[in-house]
Amino acid sequence: MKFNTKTIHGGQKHDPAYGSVMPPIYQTSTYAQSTPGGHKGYEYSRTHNPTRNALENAFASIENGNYGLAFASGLAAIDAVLKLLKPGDEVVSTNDLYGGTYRLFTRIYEDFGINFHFIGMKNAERIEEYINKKTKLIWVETPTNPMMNVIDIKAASTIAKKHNVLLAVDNTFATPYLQRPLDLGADIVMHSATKYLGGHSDLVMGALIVKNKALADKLYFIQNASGAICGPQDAFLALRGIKTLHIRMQRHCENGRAVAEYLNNHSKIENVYWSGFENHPNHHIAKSQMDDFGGMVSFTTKGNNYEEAIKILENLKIFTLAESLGGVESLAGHPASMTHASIPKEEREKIGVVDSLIRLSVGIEDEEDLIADLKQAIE
Ligand code: P1T
Repeated sequence: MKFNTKTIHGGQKHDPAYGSVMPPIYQTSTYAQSTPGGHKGYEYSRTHNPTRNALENAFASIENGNYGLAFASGLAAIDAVLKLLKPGDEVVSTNDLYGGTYRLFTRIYEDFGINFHFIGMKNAERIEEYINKKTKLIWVETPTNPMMNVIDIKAASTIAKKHNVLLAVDNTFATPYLQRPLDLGADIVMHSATKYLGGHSDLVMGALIVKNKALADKLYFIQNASGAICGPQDAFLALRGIKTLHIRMQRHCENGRAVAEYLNNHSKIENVYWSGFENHPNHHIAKSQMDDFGGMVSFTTKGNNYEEAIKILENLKIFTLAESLGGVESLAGHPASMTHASIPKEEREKIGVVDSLIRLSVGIEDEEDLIADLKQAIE
C-alpha cells in the first residue's frame, strides 16, 4: 500500500459488530468477562481499547513500523521512552528542541540520575564524540523546533547501531508524509500527535512507533504500568485527522514555501529559517531525507528588533498568536516567551532563539490571504 492509501486504510478493519466504516468510540473503562479471564481480548481500557488500538495500528502503518502506541500527550510519549533508562544512563540529545522536551529531560530526568549531553547535530558525526559505555539513547528532533535545523537521521543511525544505542526521532514537524525515520534506521519514532497528525487543533496526544517486538513490548509495559494513555474520543479524532494528512501536508508545504520566500525577500526581515532554501546549512540532507520542506517557518526582524517582532505578532489577523502548530489554521508564536521559555535565555540564544524570533505554523488557507496578512502586519 502506498502512503496516501495508508493514511485512509492503513491498519484499519471495518468494525466486526455492524461493519461501521469508522471505528466506534468505545467509551468504556472495562469489558464484561464470562469467567475470570474469559474475555474478547479487552479487559480494562488503560491496557487496551478498540478505538485506541485502531489509531495505534494507523500510527504503525503510516510510519512503516510494526507497532504503534498512543499517549495522552507528546510529552507523555517522550516520558515513556525515558522510562526505558536507568539511573547512571546517558543520553545524547540535540540542543535545539521543543522547550517542553528540554524541561522534561533537565527538570525531571536529571533528578532521577539520567545524564544528558545537549549538542548541536548539524554535523551528525559529532554525536559519536559524546558516546561512552553509559550512553543508551540518542534523541533527535528534525527539523528542529523552532530553528528548523536538519539532522542526518541515517548518519545518526549508523552511530547508534555501531555503539548499540537506541535512536529516537521526534518526527512531529515533518510527519511521515515527508520523512520516515524507521526506514532510515531509527529505532523509535515519536510524535506530538497534537500537531499535524491530529491536524485540527482539537486534541492533545502523543505517539510512538517502533519496528522491533522486544522494544514494543517494553514500551507497551510502560504505557500500561504508567498509564498515560489517550481517551477513545481523542483516538477517534486523531484517526479522522490522519485520513487527510497527505492532502493537508501537501498544502502546508506549498504555503510554507510561499511564506518563506515572501519573508526572505522582505527588507524588514533579517533571517528566515526554512530547510527548503538552498543556503540552509543542511539543505542537501533535507533534500535527501525529506520529500518536501513542510509548513513551519521561523524568522527574525531586521536588527533583531524585539518591539518590531511583538508588533507583528499583535497585528496579525489571519495568523492567530498561539502556542502549538500543525493545525489547518495558521498560527504565529514567540518562542522566547512561549514554547521555549523553559530554556534559560543564555542557552536558547546560543541556538538562535533570540527575542525577535517569530515562528509560523503556516496553515492551509489561501496563500494570497496569508501573504497579505504578513504584509500588513510587517509594514
Ligand atoms: O504538547 P505535546 O503534545 O505534549 O507535545 C510536546 C512536543 C514534542 N515535540 C515537539 C517537536 C513539539 O513541538 C511538542 C509540542 N510543541 C508545542 C506545543 C509548540 O508550540 O511548539
